[in-house]
Amino acid sequence: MVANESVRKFVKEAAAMCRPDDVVWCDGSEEERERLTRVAIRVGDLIPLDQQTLPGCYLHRSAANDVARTEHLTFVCSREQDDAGPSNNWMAPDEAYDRLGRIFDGSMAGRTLYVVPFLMGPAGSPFSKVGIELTDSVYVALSMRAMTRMGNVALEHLGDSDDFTRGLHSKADLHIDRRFICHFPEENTIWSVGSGYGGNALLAKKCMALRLASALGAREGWLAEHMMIVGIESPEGETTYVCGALPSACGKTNLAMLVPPESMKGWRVFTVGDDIAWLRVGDDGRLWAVNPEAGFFGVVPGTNSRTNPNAMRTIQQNTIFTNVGLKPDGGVWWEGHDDPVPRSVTDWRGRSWNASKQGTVAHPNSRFTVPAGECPSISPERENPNGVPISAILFGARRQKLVPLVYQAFDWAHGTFLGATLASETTAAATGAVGVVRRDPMAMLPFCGYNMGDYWNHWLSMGKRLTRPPKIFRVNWFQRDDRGGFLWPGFGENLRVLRWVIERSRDRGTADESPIGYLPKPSDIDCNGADLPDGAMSRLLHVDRDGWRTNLRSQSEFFEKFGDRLPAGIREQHDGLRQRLRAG
Ligand code: OXD
Ligand code: MN
Repeated sequence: MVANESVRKFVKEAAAMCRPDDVVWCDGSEEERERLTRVAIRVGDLIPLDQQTLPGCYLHRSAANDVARTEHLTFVCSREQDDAGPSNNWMAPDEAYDRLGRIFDGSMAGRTLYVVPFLMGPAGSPFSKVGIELTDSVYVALSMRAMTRMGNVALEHLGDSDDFTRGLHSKADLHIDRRFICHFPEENTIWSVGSGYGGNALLAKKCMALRLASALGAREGWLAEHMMIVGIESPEGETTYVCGALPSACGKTNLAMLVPPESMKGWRVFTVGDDIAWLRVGDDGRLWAVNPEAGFFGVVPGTNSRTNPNAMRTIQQNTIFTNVGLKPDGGVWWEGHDDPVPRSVTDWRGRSWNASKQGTVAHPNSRFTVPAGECPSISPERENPNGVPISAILFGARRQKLVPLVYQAFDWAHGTFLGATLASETTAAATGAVGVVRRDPMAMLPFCGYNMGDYWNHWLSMGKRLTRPPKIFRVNWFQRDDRGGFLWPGFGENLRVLRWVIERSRDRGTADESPIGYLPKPSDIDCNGADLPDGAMSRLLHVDRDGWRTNLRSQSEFFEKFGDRLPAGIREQHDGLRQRLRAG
């Protein structure tokens, strides 16, 4: 029995409301993993895969209506609506507790409540935070084990403090009408009901490490960001840490696990994190980052040995696959796999796909969940309690036109503006139309737990405290030609762009000044050995001034939504861009 009084009280009160048959406290041990896996197989939450070729790997099939984050059912429940801001759904805290309380009431009858203590960030780090998730899903408990430092390690970090995130989760009846994901930033609390999907149900991830942590960071003077973190070692042995924000399903995991192209001998890339970064100003005036997570929850379709060889090796063992295809030999398959479509395969819903050939074999948002330690490129610095010093920040998004392959912000405030004006074509990671351009500032639109105007202000104020700020860049791997083909090969080749980024972040390397920022000349990006048609680099780096003038209007329309919470510093940047485009 756990000694911490506040934890016990939290569990007791939740159990009184949800009325489970049983309460199981998770300690994070190996014995427990085996026991919970047996339970998950028995209740049908996990299907064992072929244990010879995929040891420790299982398939999970979710309910067909529960395959992605449901942003329209996600709420920030701050006391004042203005504190949630125009980009979040808001519900008054009392109303949220009342509405969700009715669904939680008795929802765990006949089920087990798992108490999942978890630590976000390395053990012993001043960066790290503790949460307790109470869940009636054994799949969630096992996934949290892969994604966080789970069990006793978290309780030890907590000691007798009551400073922990209180997360309550029940699948309830998985009905969309009774699905809500509610965040209470002032009470460090999350209530999530009616979904078993990772982004809604693994409360450590989007709910705590981004939505609650972003609000907490604003109060405590740090940033919680939707960013991957990598260390890039040059042939001379110099390592540069870069973090990068890209919207969901835009290749953050591929970038985090990048394998250098053949022709870039001597370069190495180390993965620190693939999705979330917590950033603080160090005593040395630099920006320091930790990855609060301990695992990867990556998008499966399109993953293969060309796009992400490290991920392919990572998911050969100890992986939970969700909503991929199952082969008769206990192997898995998805669209974009190295192997051709198998002669016989069961689709993500458990139907024979070869008979129906309806829809895709794997769901477009099917996922792998795997501990970070399985990744061959994992950085030894991942466990450093101080984090890693960041030299460059990338903001990337999916844009077929307009946005060049790479350009650099003039300074931190301009970089904040580049983040604030990020827009991307939507993907399958959230329910809704795919391929529509939407504004997604800092790739945080679905994850910023407070008013985005205040968030931009916080970004600007962080810049004032950084005496050695990282340089900020906008990247776009996704430009298309007139026939719809990609102009840039992407994946491992992105290191060519990162090489220029590293040079610039070390005050070396050349660039031209343009109205939108510093642009490399085509010859500044080393394309030796890349399969790029003549003139492609000039097109990739072209600034379409008319397009940018039109874009100014859409930026203003978006900013107007924030009224007087829009910082003057952002308005000034927008005016500056307008003037530079007029002059140009
Ligand atoms: C994710 C997401 O799962 O951004 O990381 O949706
Ligand atoms: Mn993400």
